[in-house]
Amino acid sequence: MNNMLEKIENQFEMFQILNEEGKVINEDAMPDLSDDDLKELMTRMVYTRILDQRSIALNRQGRLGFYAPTAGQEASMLGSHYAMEKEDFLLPAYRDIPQLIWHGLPLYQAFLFSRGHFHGNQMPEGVNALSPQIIIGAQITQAAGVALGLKRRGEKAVAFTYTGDGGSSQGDFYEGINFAGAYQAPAIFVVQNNQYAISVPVEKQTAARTIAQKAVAAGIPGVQVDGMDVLAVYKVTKDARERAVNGEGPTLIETITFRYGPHTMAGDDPTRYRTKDTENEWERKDPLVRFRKYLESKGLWSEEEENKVIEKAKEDVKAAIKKADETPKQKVTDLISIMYEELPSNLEEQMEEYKVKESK
Ligand SMILES: Cc1ncc(C[n+]2csc(CCOP(=O)(O)OP(=O)(O)O)c2C)c(N)n1
Repeated sequence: MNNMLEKIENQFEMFQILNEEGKVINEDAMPDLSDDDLKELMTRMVYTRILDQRSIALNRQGRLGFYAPTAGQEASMLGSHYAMEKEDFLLPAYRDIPQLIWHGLPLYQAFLFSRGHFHGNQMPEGVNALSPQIIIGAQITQAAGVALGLKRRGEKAVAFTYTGDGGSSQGDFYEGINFAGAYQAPAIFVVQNNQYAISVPVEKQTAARTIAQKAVAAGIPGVQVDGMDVLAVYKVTKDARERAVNGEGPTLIETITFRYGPHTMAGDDPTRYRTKDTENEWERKDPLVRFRKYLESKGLWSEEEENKVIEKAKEDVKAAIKKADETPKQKVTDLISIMYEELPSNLEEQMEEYKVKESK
């Protein structure tokens, strides 16, 4: 029996294309990306690193509300998202704001989401996404349902969802991947294993050596990938999407990554549960450093280009926060009216009450 488990677990080796020095170690697996694609991936990662820094600063100034830092996870988030098409449906968790933005949510709306303003949850026409899920694991079952819907409608599109290592301990996770497997629904489940669920290390979440191997019980393919290697993440996700649109069912992807910052800006102190050595070890794997080295070796990236992206990100943040500030404050009557098509009678009374209050 032990031997059987070992045999299974040994099949989930971490897939990598670029090593920590930015050298290609898996030439055969290189994805088919143009030079412009490669530069776009770097642009998105640099932009997102700056967006994270600015969001943290804005949060500290009291200008943003809920915020979950993203630095360290750029390759995992954006490499996987780059495999998505516009028609695909995104079901993100609270940390996955970068994918939402690159999928089409305007930045000022992401800031409004952070402030708890309902407009942050209103996806513009044509942006196929749900708002970020706060309930751990809930998006997994929802993604299975969305994927089945896409299949039933005969659409050539895929449901992408993201959760953390902690999310993979939830009942919803097993239900979702099992359901998607049973119906061969076009879903991609990305588990971003950033090593901790707030302060609980992944070893305490599960006895499984990998999260990818959990796919076996659902009868679906599972793959573990270096989440600090944007090319590797893109490649496995692109392959998974291809299978999904060809009617070959769902895939579970575990990205091995790390969040440099605290869990959220609401008072988490990572020094209480991880050492400086661990942090340094992960910073040596940094996805931007690695990919920058690779691009520079191909003559595709320079300090000048990077500075342009940094300036653009800063300008965009400034404009977006201004627009968020200018958005009318939400009213109680807004909340009531957007929640129901037909108001229940008890809310009709409250609606009238608040209309009066708000008119003063
Ligand atoms: C159902 C549920 N239980 C508990 C929480 C509180 N909670 C918020 S974040 C979190 C940890 C999640 O960790 P993980 O899934 O690894 O994602 P990460 O934050 O690391 O991206 C918990 C337990 C919640 N939001 N929902």
